[in-house]
This record gives sequence, structure tokens and C-alpha cells, in this order.
Amino acid sequence: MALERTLSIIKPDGVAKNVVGAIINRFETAGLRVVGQKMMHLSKEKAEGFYAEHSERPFFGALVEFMTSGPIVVMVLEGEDAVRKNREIMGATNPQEAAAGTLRADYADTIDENAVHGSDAVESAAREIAYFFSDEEICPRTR
Ligand code: RTP
Ligand code: MG
Repeated sequence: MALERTLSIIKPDGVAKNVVGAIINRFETAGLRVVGQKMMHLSKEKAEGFYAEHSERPFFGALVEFMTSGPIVVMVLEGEDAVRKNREIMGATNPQEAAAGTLRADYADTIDENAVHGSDAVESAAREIAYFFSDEEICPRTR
């Protein structure tokens, strides 16, 4: 199994619910390490760029509005099989379909406000990490 990195976002609803620590605890408990982290309030342009692949979808406007509605926490998670592992911890996009014990089952209210984002492949992870972090802002563990 390869050591991977993936991009995780605690979305505005997760920050508003004050469950940042609870969410990070799930990642750490599963063996993922936070190697980059920042809090920010996305501009409309930055949110549109991040979700550009969805720009033609009917929910795009609502998605951008939601993602700019409050601060988010953006993280680089590192670990064995990190992309798949993070998606498993997150659960299905729609919280009503998310397996029990996943982040979205526990902390998301709707498909539009679903607490977390996670990269869906190693290739998109590399692109998404570079969208938010410079090399100097990523701190691989030395111990
Ligand atoms: P994310 O990118 O945020 O991690 O979520 P995801 O991979 O599970 O889902 P994706 O298909 O990439 O969709 C991105 C976000 O758009 C919103 N969405 N709304 N109303 C809808 O049918 C719908 N579909 C997607 C969700 O908030 C989803 O997280
Ligand atoms: Mg996605």
C-alpha cells in the first residue's frame, strides 16, 4: 500500500457546529496524519475554481454560496491509502445514504451541507493540495 496525501476540508457547517476537533480526531484515530492545515474564508472566485469540475451542474451556485458562507479548515492528510481511507471515514455525499459512524452520518444535515470534502483520487488530490498549499506549508513528519 502506498503512502498518499489527500486534501480534506471541514466545510462551513462543520466549523459552525464546533466539531473541528471531533472530525480531526476521526482522521487521527484512523492513522491519518495532518501534515498541512489552515483556516480560511473562501472568496467566490476561490470556491468556483476549486469546484470548477461542477460548474455546469445545477447545484453549482448553491455549492459556491455555501462554501463561501463561513470559514473552513483545509488540511493535507497523509497516510497509507489516504485518499480511499478519507472517503471511507467521510461517508456518502448524501448524509441520508452515509453509513453509520461516518462523518457525514454524524455531522452532516443535507447533501448540500455535508460537513466535509475529500479528494476523490490520487490525481485530484495532488491538484487540490496545490490549489491551497505551497510546498513550504506542508510539513512531513520526521518522527
Ligand atoms: P466533495 O467533493 O465535497 O468531497 O463531495 P463528493 O465528492 O462526495 O461529491 P461531488 O459529486 O464531488 O459533489 C460536490 C459537492 O456538491 C454538492 N452536491 N450537491 N444537490 C446535489 O445533487 C448535489 N450533488 C452534489 C455536495 O455538497 C457535494 O459535496
Ligand atoms: Mg467531490
